[in-house]
Amino acid sequence: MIICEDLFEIFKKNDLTFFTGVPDSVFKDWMSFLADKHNKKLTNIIACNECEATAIATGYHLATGKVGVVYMQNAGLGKAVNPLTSLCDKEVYSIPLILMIGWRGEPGNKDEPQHKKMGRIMVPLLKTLEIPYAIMPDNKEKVDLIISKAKQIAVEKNQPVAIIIKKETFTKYSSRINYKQTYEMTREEAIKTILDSLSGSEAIISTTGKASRELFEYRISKHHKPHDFYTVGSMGCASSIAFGIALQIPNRKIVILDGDGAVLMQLGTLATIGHYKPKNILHLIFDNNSHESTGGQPTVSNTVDFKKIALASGYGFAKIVYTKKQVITAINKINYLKGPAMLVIKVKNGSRLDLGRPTKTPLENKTVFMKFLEHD
Ligand SMILES: Cc1ncc(C[n+]2csc(CCOP(=O)(O)OP(=O)(O)O)c2C)c(N)n1
Repeated sequence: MIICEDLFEIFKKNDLTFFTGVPDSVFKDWMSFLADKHNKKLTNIIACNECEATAIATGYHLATGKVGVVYMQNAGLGKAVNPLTSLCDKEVYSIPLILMIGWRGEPGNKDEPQHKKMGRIMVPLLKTLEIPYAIMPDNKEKVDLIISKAKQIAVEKNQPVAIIIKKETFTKYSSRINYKQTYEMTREEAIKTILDSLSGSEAIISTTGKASRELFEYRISKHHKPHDFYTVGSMGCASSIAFGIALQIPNRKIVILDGDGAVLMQLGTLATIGHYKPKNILHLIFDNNSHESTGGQPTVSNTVDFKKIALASGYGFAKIVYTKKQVITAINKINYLKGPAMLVIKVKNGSRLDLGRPTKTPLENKTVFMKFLEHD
């Protein structure tokens, strides 16, 4: 396994000290290391999505002539395909970059359904993109060689080069930064409070990561049919799925359980929902200022006012709430006639260690959800 400090020394030796990207649980220790060292030994820009990160590293190269490192889960490679082909590619601006890609869904390793396809096609996709790649070895000497080589190819050929990171490549690194907030509720407590406050007929669309897992577990514990739509992949898309449904079934209340990281990833969705103003949408954002599901790395939500953005985009109502009591009161008072409504629920960063995963397949989930939508 690789020690994060050792890896950084190798990067530094190769003059690679600019990092940007979106976290992945595969390299959560490396992410904690980057966050701790930001501004001291290196720059680490937490981007909202992988397309953006690729463009930020391009800007870094244009300004300095140096090579930036873009980290992402392979789910994010899809988002980066556009700038990789139309910005960084040799046939366009020919930008040298190092991509660090976390390999979820590696064939032969058990993983969740949403990772299977990308896990299988990632290497062929890199080949199709004509991006040279190597797998990060698990010992220091070999890592040294791979990174020097990747940098050399990136510079000589003026193009992106990928380094694939398998699970359990890094040794544990505990962050020295304390990300714990003092809010009253955890996300899970907020989800339970919301479910207990709704009428039961609302269609719920939940976001990628632990929010969906907590919602599913609560349904099972209450002996409810898990009839929500659990957006297991496609981070940031829960609200767009909800919007698509809301337009077609205007007499049905549609509730979105979202995360701050997910909303930031697809912030334009707020503009779309605000513009078209479906009155039946209640958009709930659990703002823990982190990507809690991938290890608690910070998002930039602490400097973002979702309430103001929603109102300025055309939502009819938006409020920030901090306590269980405020959540219950706000949900009971939502006036759907005003247009799409948003509650930003400030929650603590953290989750249960024994949290399970949906036991139904996505296809089973879809069938149950569509049946549920048919009934008023
Ligand atoms: C395109 C893409 N990039 C990265 C990921 C990895 N990922 C899964 S959940 C998650 C964090 C979500 O953060 P947030 O929406 O704030 O919810 P929280 O986990 O804090 O509840 C990330 C980064 C992903 N699934 N898809």
